[in-house]
Amino acid sequence: MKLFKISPVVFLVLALAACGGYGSSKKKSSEGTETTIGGVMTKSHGTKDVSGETGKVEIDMYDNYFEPTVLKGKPGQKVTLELKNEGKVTHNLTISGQSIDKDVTSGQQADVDVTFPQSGTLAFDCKYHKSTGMVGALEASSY
Ligand SMILES: [Cu+2]
Repeated sequence: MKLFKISPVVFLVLALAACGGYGSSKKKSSEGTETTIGGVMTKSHGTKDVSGETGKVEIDMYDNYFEPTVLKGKPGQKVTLELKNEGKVTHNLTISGQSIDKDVTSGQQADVDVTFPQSGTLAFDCKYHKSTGMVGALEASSY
């Protein structure tokens, strides 16, 4: 009968330990690091290598950041970004050099075709929340 009393406690401890493990393994390595994109200081919400991607590449929009924040691709690579607004307000993706200025209202999604730069990084931003750090970048891989 003693064993019966102990086992629920043991179960609870194991469950808590499992929760902690799940949370930390899900976190991306570059997440939370401060970075400056296009002269705007922001907190990174991840970097994703899409150089092997042939389909659509998803970027989630939150209040107020892009996830992932930085996409890495081949120089000159063309990709279709699937913008998903998971936030409560309207967000936007602007790349001035590529005539891209796309609004996405809350809960909606939109596709935009973008081209990676030949070298270095190309900044993009949400024109409504750029001042609060809602920026991201397309980064050309150097190999
Ligand atoms: Cu925004």
